[in-house]
Amino acid sequence: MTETARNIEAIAARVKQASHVMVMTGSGISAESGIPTFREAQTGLWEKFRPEDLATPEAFERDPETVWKWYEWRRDLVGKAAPNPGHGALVTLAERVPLFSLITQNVDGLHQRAGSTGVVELHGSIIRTICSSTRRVIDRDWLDANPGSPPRSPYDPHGLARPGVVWFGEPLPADAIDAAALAVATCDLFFSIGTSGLVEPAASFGHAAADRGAHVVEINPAPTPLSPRATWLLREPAGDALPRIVEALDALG
Ligand code: BV8
Repeated sequence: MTETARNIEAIAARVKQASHVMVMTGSGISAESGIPTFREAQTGLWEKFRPEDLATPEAFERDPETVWKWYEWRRDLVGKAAPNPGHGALVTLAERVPLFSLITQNVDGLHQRAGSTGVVELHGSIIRTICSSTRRVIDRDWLDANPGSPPRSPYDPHGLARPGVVWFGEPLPADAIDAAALAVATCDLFFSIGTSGLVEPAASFGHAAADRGAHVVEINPAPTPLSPRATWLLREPAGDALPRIVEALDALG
């Protein structure tokens, strides 16, 4: 039996005993849906930009058109993408444990489209558009009727439409932070899936769970700063590893 197969069996046995499983995902879980990960080289028009340099209020202030067009390009990619078996396996896993918390850094909405409920979106949603000054949600038919790059806001003559995401230097939604903190404080099994573990405060959640004695599972083809804290490391794509964990769990009866 390979080391990966042994790890998958051990993880499934631990899931079976778990009382609260917390899963934190990053853009890697959407890679197999065809969405480039956040730090992967941007393609085409965008390859000369670093995502971190575009995903900021300063960038939007300085050049709203470029930032708006980048998000329109990403929103188009997301619209054409479909959830992959990794997203689907998490929907099944949630049904197999007493308490399941899914916290995502992703803004693509693929967990919800796969059927996950109660998803905590730490960094907001690219599907949502808000007013840059009032932060109120702008619905799609206003945007369709008032095209622009970006469109102006219906709520404030000085406001612009902007993506409903959390930019670098912006605070995370308080309800998302509270939900994540509660899950970190009470989970006995923590999965870190498809994240490079570089962006705070999300990057600290796995360490805090491990500090409390929770077992940590990292599913990522590459090492991350959390790797030394992991009880089990699966250097596999999430779309392969997660369905195999669910299969092993079902085999345990
Ligand atoms: C905050 C939305 C405080 C936008 C994102 C100075 C000033 C203020 C704050 C800071 C500062 N210096 C540092 C900070 C903190 C800062 C931060 O962490 N910076 C980093 C760069 C050092 N954080 C913030 O600013 C946060 N806010 O701290 O507020 C505050 C409080 C009060 C008042 C004011 C401020 C806000 C952070 C949120 C930023 N927004 N997204 C958008 O998407 O456009 S973050 C962005 O990174 C995405 O959400 C992404 O999900 C996230 C994390 O990246 P990853 O998901 O990990 O993606 P990455 O590409 O890095 O890695 C992918 C991984 O997948 C890889 O490891 C790869 O190996 C793996 N993989 C690939 N394929 C697969 C796979 N794994 C499994 N299966 C596969 N098939």
